[in-house]
Amino acid sequence: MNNLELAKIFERTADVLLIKGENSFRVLAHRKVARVLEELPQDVAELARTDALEAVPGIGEHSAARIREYLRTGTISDFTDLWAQVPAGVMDMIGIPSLGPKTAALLWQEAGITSIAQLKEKIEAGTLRDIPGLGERKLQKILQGINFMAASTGRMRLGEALPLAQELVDYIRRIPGVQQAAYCGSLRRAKETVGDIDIAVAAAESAAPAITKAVREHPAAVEVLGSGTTKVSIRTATGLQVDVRVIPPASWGAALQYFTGSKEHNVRIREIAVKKGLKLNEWGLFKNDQPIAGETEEGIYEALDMVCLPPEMREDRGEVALAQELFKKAEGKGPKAEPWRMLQLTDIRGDLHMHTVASDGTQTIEEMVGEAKRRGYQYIAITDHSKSQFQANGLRPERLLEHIAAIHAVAKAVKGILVLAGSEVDILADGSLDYQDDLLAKLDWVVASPHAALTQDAAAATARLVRAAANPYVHVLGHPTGRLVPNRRGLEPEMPKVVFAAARHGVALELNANYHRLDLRDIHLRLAVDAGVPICINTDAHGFADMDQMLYGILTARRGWVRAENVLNTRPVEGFKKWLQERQVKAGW
Ligand code: DGT
Ligand code: CA
Ligand code: CA
Ligand code: ZN
Repeated sequence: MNNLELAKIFERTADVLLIKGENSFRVLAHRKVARVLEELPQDVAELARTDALEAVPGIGEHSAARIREYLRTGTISDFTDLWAQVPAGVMDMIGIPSLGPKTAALLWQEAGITSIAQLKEKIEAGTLRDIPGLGERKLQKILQGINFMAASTGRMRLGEALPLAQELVDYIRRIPGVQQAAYCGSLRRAKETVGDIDIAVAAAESAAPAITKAVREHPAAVEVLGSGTTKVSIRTATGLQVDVRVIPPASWGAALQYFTGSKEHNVRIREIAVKKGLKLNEWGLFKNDQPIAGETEEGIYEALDMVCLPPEMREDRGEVALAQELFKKAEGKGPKAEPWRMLQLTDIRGDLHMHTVASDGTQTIEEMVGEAKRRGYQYIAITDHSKSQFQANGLRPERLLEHIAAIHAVAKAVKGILVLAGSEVDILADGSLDYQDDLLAKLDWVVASPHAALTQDAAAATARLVRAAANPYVHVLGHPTGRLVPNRRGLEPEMPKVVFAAARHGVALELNANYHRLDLRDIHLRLAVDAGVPICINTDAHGFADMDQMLYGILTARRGWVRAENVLNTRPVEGFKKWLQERQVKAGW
């Protein structure tokens, strides 16, 4: 897909404009286009075939013309000319934590620095004094940033950051004087990767020094990046930065709201406050400098005539309008009205994708079934790999038949849980499946997943998934893009076409909950929900512990505005069986 590449080009252009000191309106306009492109669920090339491109909000006539130029020629000549005016090394400096385009401009124009290496050398040699706005502390921060960059990859996956953050929050809650503590930022919004961990703590100011001290002394703090009376930043051994802020309890809700973000969401709701003649910041919501809300997050939203939606939805993707609409609907219905019931971990009734020792799992069928029962599930599907996955010990047809019999034997012996004999069947590069139809027909449950040939072009990827969805024996497309967070992009099909095919054939789409996958991703989930395609949230467990990953699936589902009724495996077992029957009728067998 061209979307992300184009987004990067516009983003870089915005940076160049800023470094060149162009007016902020132009800078913002380019950032806006970048953002719109990033979020676009369709391929921009597809939109450019008609004038649908010009109709996308946020993409003006000029930008559309440039996008068309890029699609035609692979470059945007205006931008290339512009970029040539700033040395590449100056652009590289923007990648240093705590160094933005403004500082890069300063270093370049005031000190003639044109590379990171040169910058490091000059700071270390102490020859970078006397630049206005660049004190010794700031320079040391930049130096740390350069060293950090050399040592780390930047962002951390959700499933790696969350347990660490939870541990820190629990630790902070035990410090005397702490009334509340929570992680905020991208982590609370459950983004698939986080840049850092932001923790808000409610406590009286007098308790703050003891709190910041305790944070500095936490065993995970290998480096203290900064420490003041109410704020402390540390770095963990894994290279993750943690920012902790102590807030007066009266501002708790306001701080939670502010530091949860996203920045774009915050900008949006601040506009609403301003229109009402109010002022909103991390300390509270104020009318003529008198606080009217701030203790709770709900209170802030309510005072702005909005319901408080889950943090995972706060990305400025239409949730602000939804929150206003739901508020209007709920008005007068009292505090019991629950205008948006978000999906919960406890809604899940089964896990429909997992492996055993028959392929590359670590537990037997009995053990996986026992564990699922222990977790209170009403049904599970055992889905070992198909024959093409020879490196994962995929099952050849004879072995699959034996495996089906073995699963059915366990299903019969174990009471209180429905056990389906399934398979995770490879979708081959051309969209055909790894087993013949007569063998597929013997399975209770078929997850069809792409594993190989993940670099094929968009058209081939689309045709591949659409064809797989048309197979009458397939129940769900497993991790449909095959992407890995953060570095493998996987297939980049035209998702609306894949979703449409799933809807037409009555096939479900998987949200693979493993935090290395989270596939489908948030914006694609929304397409599926809008098209009425059921989502199946599966852990793809290869052992007991993997079943815990369901949580990341739930959080990601919320980011895609998925609710319990949109998820196939929230159905009680009877409802799930009914879906299986309907699927069979619809497929005509
Ligand atoms: P990250 O850390 O890159 O994964 O993303 P965030 O969203 O956690 O961003 P971060 O850590 O820079 O800031 C935490 C939150 O603080 C952010 O989600 C919203 C709020 N915030 C930060 N800077 C601004 C700002 O300039 N304006 C507004 N309105 N909010 C901001
Ligand atoms: Ca953050
Ligand atoms: Ca932060
Ligand atoms: Zn699998």
